[in-house]
Amino acid sequence: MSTLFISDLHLEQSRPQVTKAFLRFLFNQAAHADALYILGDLFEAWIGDDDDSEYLQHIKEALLRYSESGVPTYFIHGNRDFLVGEKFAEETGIVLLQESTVVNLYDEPVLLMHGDTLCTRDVEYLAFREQVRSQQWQDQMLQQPLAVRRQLAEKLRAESRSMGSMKAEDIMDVTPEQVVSVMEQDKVQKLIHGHTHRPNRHDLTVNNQPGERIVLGDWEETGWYLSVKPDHWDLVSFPIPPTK
Ligand code: OKV
Ligand code: MN
Repeated sequence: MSTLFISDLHLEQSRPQVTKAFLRFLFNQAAHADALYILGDLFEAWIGDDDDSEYLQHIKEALLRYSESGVPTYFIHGNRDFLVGEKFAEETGIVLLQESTVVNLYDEPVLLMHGDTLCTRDVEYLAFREQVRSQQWQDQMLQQPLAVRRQLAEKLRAESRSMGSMKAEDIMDVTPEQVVSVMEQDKVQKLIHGHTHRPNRHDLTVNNQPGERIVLGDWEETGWYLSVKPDHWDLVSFPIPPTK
């Protein structure tokens, strides 16, 4: 009896070791979970559900086999894969959730999100996000040929790399006051998110009570998942072996 949470795998063809680790995770550790929640940035870049690459086909088939094995599987968009759509959901059996979702976990309300919206000091990013999350921008983007989208994705990734290296560390982390604010708004004592690549468990006071924020880790040389059982929360890490 356990519910599992992952995020920030940044899957792409050029990362076969992480891809392999994910597929092994699905059919081993996660095989008999009560549910699996993927909290964004499963993919390094998603250019539209019509991307028919062999690599993505393979992952979608695995996800469908997994969800059809009977584990309810949920997805919240990240900043890299915000273009994941209903076609992907149908092809994989995954249920897409709202960007901020409260779930009932063994009788406790828990707030789930990717985590980028908690980084409110990165005003530039939030403006960018608002633009690319708009229906108008997305419709226009999805009308472009795949090759054009692929190029734009490359350009945006390069931009984000050069901008990221310029920004102070604290700008790229969550704003503590924003964390308390969203947890009070949604009346929860627990929040699970990813995005910052700073896996950790943080105690805090919220709603005048003890609360906790769990940050999931990105998958690189190490993989991460949160396992939630009725009375036991465990942030687990495991090594990802290099592919020779
Ligand atoms: C974060 C910022 C990029 C600022 C776009 C398909 C699409 C991926 C993407 C990849 C890169 C965003 C989404 C990022 C912040 C930038 C640029 C400027 C101001 C597509 C797949 F839609 F074009 F097809 N990208 N990312 N910027 O790294 O999160 O903050 S990003
Ligand atoms: Mn992210």
